[in-house]
Amino acid sequence: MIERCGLVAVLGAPNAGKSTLVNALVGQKVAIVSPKAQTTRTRLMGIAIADQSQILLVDTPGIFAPRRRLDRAMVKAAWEGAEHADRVLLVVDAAAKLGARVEQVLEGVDQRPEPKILVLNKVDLARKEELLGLAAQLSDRLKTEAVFMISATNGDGVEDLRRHLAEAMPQGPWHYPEDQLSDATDRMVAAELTREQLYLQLHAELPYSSAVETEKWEDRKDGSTVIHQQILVERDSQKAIIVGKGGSRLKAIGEAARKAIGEHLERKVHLFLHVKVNPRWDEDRGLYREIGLDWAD
Ligand SMILES: Nc1nc2c(ncn2[C@@H]2O[C@H](COP(=O)(O)OP(=O)(O)OP(=O)(O)O)[C@@H](O)[C@H]2O)c(=O)[nH]1
Ligand SMILES: [Mg+2]
Repeated sequence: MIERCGLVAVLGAPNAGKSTLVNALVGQKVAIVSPKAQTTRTRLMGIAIADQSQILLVDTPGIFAPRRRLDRAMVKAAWEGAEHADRVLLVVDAAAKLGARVEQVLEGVDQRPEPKILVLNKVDLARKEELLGLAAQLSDRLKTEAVFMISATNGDGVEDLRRHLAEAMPQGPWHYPEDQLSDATDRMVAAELTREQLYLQLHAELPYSSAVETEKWEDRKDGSTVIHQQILVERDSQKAIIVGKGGSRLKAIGEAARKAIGEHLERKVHLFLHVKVNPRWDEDRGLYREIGLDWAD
């Protein structure tokens, strides 16, 4: 059998289900997911294997009109994720109305030289009679190699897409060991899993105004790992909400994150969270480096 290996960029508007799809194709959770838009902040590679192909899936932040420096860096990271890709997967939420955001992504993707595959996701929520119309409308706008209708959460259509990608990958040796599922370090995954809890447990603008940084990491001889993470927020009032009455909210966030990190590392984890106020954390170059984002001017 001939080995194949290639790069697939997963692009789309925020909340389209890109990270959920990457996890489904990999067959394990490698990227964090939440019902809130703009969950993913940096590129992450999920590695899927099908037949003799290694499919390197680049999950990207959702594309939107950026305002803050962090937003600009996120959108830049998304477009850069498509460079040198063998295929671009454009993921569209089939259950939502086509709006300015999808339009913006369509225009950008249309200008790219890479072959494109249109993925209509969330078909479990969409009205069947509208799907074909939506597919036709989008195919009119964008020259695509193929169109897939899938549900990343219940798996419908995911296997067909995986096969298609496997066959589309160019011949060549695998780039990663076959048991490697992503290119993220444990430190990054741990910070992301805590950030996922901020997205799941906090409301309004709070998740967007926060970031998670690793302060200390110690693998102990007894097989456990001690992790100290700092949650950065912009204002004192936000810190008060995250900490909660008598520290209850922070405790719940820490417990859920510790459990998720322990499952990922397959080790006992002692997690310590500290909340720090820094009105300008999104102007801190060191933090961008830590979370894997290039500085955007
Ligand atoms: N019902 C349904 N929900 C889905 C499907 N795919 C994703 N979702 C949900 O949609 C929400 C957003 O999913 P994500 O995977 O975080 O979306 P994303 O495109 O990565 O979002 P950003 O990282 O913010 O750009 C989550 O609540 C998912 O559970 C699907 O096929 N069906
Ligand atoms: Mg995402």
